[in-house]
Amino acid sequence: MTERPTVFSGMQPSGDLHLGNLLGALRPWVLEQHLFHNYFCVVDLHALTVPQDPLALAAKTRELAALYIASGIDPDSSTLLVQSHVSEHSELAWILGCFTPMGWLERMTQYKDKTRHSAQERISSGLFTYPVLMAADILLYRTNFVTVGEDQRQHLELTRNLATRFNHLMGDVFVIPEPRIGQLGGGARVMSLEDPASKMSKSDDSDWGVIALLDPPDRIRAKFRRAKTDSGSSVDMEAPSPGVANLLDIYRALTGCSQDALTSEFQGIGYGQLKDKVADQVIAALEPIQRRYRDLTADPVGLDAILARGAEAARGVASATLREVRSRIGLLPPSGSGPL
Ligand code: ATP
Ligand code: LTN
Repeated sequence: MTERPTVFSGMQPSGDLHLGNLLGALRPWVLEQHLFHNYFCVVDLHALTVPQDPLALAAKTRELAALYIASGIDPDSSTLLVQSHVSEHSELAWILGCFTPMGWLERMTQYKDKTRHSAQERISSGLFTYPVLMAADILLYRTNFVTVGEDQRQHLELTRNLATRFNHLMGDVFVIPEPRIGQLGGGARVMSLEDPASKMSKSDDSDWGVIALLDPPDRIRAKFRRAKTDSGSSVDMEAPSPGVANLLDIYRALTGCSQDALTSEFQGIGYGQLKDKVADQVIAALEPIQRRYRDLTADPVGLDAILARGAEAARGVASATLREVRSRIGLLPPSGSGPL
C-alpha cells in the first residue's frame, strides 16, 4: 500500500473563528481528511506575536481545538496538536532563522500590512520572524501539502525557498511542500460583509463584517441583513458588485451548487431575499458545529487528553526530523543519544 501524502495546517488561537476560516481552511481540511495523513495544529506560539491575555490565550487554545473537532476533524485519524506542546517547533524555528535572509522577511506583505500603522517600538521581533516558525511547523513533518487560504500563499513560498536553500547548503533533509489553496472553487477568500474590498478577518475592528462560527442564528441573520451590496435592488448575475458576489460565493461554497444553478436561483431576485437565503444556509451549516462544540467544551479533561495524545504522536515524527537537522549542521548530540 502506498503512503498517503502528508498535510500540515494550522490556525492561531486568537480572536473568534469565522466563516472565512471555515470555508478557506477548516472545511477543506475536513473534506479531504481521508485522502491524507494529517496534522492539524493550534499555533499558540504564533498568537504570541501580538500581546495576549494569558487566561484568554489558554481558553482560546482549547476553544480552537474543540472547533476543529466540532467542524469534523476526527482526532482518531488525524493528529491534532498544540504547537507549544511539541518543543521541536521552537528549536527548528531558531535554526531556520539562522538560514533566513532578512530581505526575505522584509518582503512579507502580511508583516507590512500588520505593522503599517504601528510604531517600530511596539512591533515584536516575533511578528517579523513569524514566517520562519510557520516554515518550521511545516518542515518538521515532511509535509507534502499545506491547506490554507489564499492570504497564506506568500508564507508558503517562503517555506519552499527556505527548505530549498537549506537542502542546497546542508544536503537534502526537507520535503518541499506545496500549497493547496482554493481547491473548492468559490469561497476560497471570503470578504468582509461590511467592506467587501477586504477579507473577513479575526482582527477586523468591527464585528458586523464578520460571521463568527459561534454566533447565534439571530445575530447571523442581522449581520447578513446589514451586509453591504450596492445602490441597485436586485441581483444581476452578469456583473454582480463585490458585496453581492461575496454573498453568492458564500452560498455556492456552502451548497456546492454549479454556476448555472446559482444563476437560475438568484438572477433578478431582490437583495433582501438573497441575504435571507444566504443567512439560512450559513445558520444551517453552523448549527451542528455549534452543538458539537458545546458537548466538547463540557468535557475539558477529555479534550486535553486528545491534545496530549496528538502531541505525543507528533513529537515522534518531529524529533526524528530535528535530529537529522541537528546532525547536518554540526550540533553535538546530547550524551547518550548515539554517535553523530
Ligand atoms: P488575522 O486577521 O488576525 O490575520 P485571520 O482571520 O486571517 O486572522 P488566520 O488565523 O490568520 O485568520 O487564518 C487561519 C486560516 O484561515 C488560514 O488558512 C487563512 O488563509 C484562512 N482564512 C482567513 N481569513 C480568510 C478569509 N476571509 N477567506 C478565506 N480564508 C481565510
Ligand atoms: N500563518 C497561518 C497559521 C499557521 C500555519 C502554519 C498554517 C502557522 N503555522 C503551518 C499552515 C501551516 C495562518 O493561517 N495565519
